[in-house]
Amino acid sequence: MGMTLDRIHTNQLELSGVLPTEDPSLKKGPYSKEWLDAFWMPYSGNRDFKLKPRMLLSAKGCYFKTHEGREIFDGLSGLWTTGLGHARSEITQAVATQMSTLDFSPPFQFAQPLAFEVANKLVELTPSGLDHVFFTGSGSESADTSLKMARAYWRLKGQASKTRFIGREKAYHGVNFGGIAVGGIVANRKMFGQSLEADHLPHTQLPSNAFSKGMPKLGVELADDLLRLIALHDASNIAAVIIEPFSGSSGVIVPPVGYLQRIQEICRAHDILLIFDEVITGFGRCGAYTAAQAFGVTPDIMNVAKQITNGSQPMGAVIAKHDIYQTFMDHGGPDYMLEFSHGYTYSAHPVACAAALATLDLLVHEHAIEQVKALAPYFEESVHSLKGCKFVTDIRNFGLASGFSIEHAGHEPAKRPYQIAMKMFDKGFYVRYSGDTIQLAPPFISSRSEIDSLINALGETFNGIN
Ligand code: PXG
Ligand code: PLP
Repeated sequence: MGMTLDRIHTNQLELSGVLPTEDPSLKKGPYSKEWLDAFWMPYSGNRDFKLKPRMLLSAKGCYFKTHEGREIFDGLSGLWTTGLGHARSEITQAVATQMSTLDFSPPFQFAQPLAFEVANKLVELTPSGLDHVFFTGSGSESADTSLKMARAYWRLKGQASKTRFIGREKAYHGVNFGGIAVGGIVANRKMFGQSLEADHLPHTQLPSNAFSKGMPKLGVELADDLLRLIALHDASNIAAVIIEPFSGSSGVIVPPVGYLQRIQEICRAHDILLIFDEVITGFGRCGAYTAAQAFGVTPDIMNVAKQITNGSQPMGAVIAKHDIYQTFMDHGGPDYMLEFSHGYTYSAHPVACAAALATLDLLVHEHAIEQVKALAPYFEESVHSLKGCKFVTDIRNFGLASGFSIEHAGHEPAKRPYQIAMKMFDKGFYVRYSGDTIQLAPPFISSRSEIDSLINALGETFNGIN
C-alpha cells in the first residue's frame, strides 16, 4: 500500500489483530514486534500483551471499543477513575476551552484562579476540618507528598524525631519510594528495596470474615496492634499512620466495624497523624464523597486522585487540616520565603483543574452519590450470588467495589485471575486482576441489567476454568 508509519494514525486503522509480519518493509509497521516493543508498558505483562494486544481505541459511557470493533463493558471504571462514564461532554468541553485559554501556567510563585476554585470545591465536599488543598499529579505523588508533609509538620513543631511511618500489610500507596515503603504489597518492594523507616499493621482480611457483606463484624482488635508498634518504636519516633479506608488494589479489603475509629483514637492519644489514602475511595465509590464520611472517621490528612477528574486528566491532591497548614505558615520565616519546599511542575495544572471542576460539578448535579447508594445494595447481592463458584474462596464488597479471592493454582497465585480476566475480555468485559484477586468497580452510571450481564459472565467464567 506504500503507507508509512508516520502517515498512519493508529486510531484510524482497522486492525485485525494480525501480528508480526515477515515482510521486512513492514518490520516496524503498526503491530509489528518492534513497534510494540518501543512502548515499555507499566504494570503489565509486556511479553504476553505483545503476543496478542488488547488495544482500546475509543470509549463512551460504560463501554470501550477495541481495535477489532468489539464493545467492552468497563467493569473497573477505567482504573477506578471514571465513575461518571467515558467521554462526558461537559468535561471534554471544559478541557478544550481551558486548553485554548491557558494551557499551562507556572505553579510556583504564580497561580491561576481555577486552582483556587477546585481547592474550595474540595474543601466543601470533604469532611469539615480538612481545609487546605495541595495539588499533585497522581495518587503516588499524593502519597509521598502526605508523608513529607507529616514529617515536616513535626519538625516545625520541634519534634524532629517523629520520622517513622506506620502502614499496613496489603496496602497500596502508589509506586514512589515513600509509597512503596509504607505500602504492604511485597511485589512493590521486591525489586527496589526499602527506603523510609516504616512498620506495618496487620491487614484485616480474616478467614473468619470470608463472604462478609459490606463491613465485616470481626477484627476490631487488629487496630490494637498499633499499640504494640507504639510500644516498640515509641510515639516520639512516629510521624503518621497511613491507611486506605478500604484497601482497593489488594482486592477490596473492607475495615471491620469499629476498626478505623479505634485507629483514630490511638493516633490521637499518642500524637500521631492519621492519613487516609482515598485515591480509590474518594468521590463517589463508597456512596459518599469520601470514605471518611462513609465510615464516620475524619483523618488529619487525606490523599485523593483518580475520580477527581473522572480520570480524564492526571491530577491528585492532599487535603490537610487547618492546624497543619497553619503550622507551616507560622514557621515560614519572612513572608517572601517558602513554607513547604515541595511541589510538582504539574501541581494545579490548569487543564486538570478545568477537568476537576467539571467532574465535581457533575458528581454534585447528577447526584452521583445517591446513584451509587441506590445501586450498591443490588451490586452487593449480585456479587455475593457468585458464592459457591469454582475456586472462589472469598467475596468482599463496599459501595460499588468488590474483590474476589481465587484459589491458587499450585504455586501460581496469579495464574487463574489472569485466565479469568482474559476470558472475560473475550466475552466483552474488562475486569481487573492482580495478585490472587479479581476486582470490580463498575461505573456509577451502570444499569442493573449491565451489572447482571457482568456478574453472569463472571460466574460462567469462574466455573469454566481449571
Ligand atoms: N493510593 C491508592 C490507595 C491507590 O489505589 C495510588 C495510591 C497511586 O495512584 P497513581 O495515580 O500514582 O497510580 C493508588 C492507585 C488496582 C490498581 O489494581 C490500583 C491503583 C493503581 C494501579 C492498579 O486496583 N491505584
Ligand atoms: N527532573 C528534572 C531534571 C527537573 O528539572 C524536574 C522539574 O523541573 C523534575 C525532575 C521534576 O519534574 P515534575 O515537577 O514534573 O515532577
